[in-house]
Amino acid sequence: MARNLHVAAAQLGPIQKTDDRKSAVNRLLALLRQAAAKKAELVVFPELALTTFFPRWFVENISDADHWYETEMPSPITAPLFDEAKKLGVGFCLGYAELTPSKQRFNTQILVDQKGVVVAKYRKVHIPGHEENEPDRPFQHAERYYFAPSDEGFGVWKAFGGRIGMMICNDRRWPESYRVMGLQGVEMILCGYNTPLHYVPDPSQDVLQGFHNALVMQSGAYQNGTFVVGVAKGGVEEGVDSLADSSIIAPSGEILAKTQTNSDEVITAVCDLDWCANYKSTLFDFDRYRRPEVYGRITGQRGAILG
Ligand code: CDV
Repeated sequence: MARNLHVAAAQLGPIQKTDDRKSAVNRLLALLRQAAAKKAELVVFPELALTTFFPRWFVENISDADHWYETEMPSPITAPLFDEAKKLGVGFCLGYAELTPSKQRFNTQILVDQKGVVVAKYRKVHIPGHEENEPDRPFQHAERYYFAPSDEGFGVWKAFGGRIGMMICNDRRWPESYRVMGLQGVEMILCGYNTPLHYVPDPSQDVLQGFHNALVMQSGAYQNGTFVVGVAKGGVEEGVDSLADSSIIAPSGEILAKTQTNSDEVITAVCDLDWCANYKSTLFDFDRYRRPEVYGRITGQRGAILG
């Protein structure tokens, strides 16, 4: 019998600087209800889904940015999302900026079950961009100023009848992210993202953003025998155009569903988690074919060492 998990990618259009948390939560609620109406059991929202992508501005004193972060989850403002999820009997995955009691700052994603309980938390490992103000840029991408890279790594949790992993945005470009989860038998990876279309220095490469987004997630899915759900906050946010192209990808690497707009939009797919075993037990039978004894450089060094 199939081990089906009906998953939804709930893409957001832009959230502007003046949009408050309440309006963001109302949009998430609308998406949650649309996904539930389509019979989804798990709804995946993007990275930093409660605010605009604030690392595009620099502030001299980081505490002046505290208002972009959540200090509790749920909070009075986000509680309606948890309550509605429980009422509808759907789980969700939500990205937000986290400020801990010891004033650590993380780019975080949580997994909430169908009873509205947080069952897993992931903090972004690969933090792109820059640490300092770079005023010559058309917009900042100061993620490395606003977020600490997590040392907790990539967990996999037994939830929703399968093994669920999480990663955030830039993590999806690194094969190590998928493989660490693959080595824990992951069956579905949930990934929110904010990807500015004009990030790379050479504007002629902008057109490749969609290709690269699909390339990394389809490869990661196939090479690890897992579903991948990639969910964007797309569209023009504060003058910065960002990639949409949210998608649900099968362990074969095929795209099962993809958004058509760069606005709020829900897509769904019924994912038979048993499909993962077709790849995990044949071509990518790790136990049989992997050669960790010759992969030492992967964890032994960071940059390339030229001989
Ligand atoms: N939010 C991100 O991590 N964005 C990066 C951009 C800056 C390259 C990404 O990998 O899409």
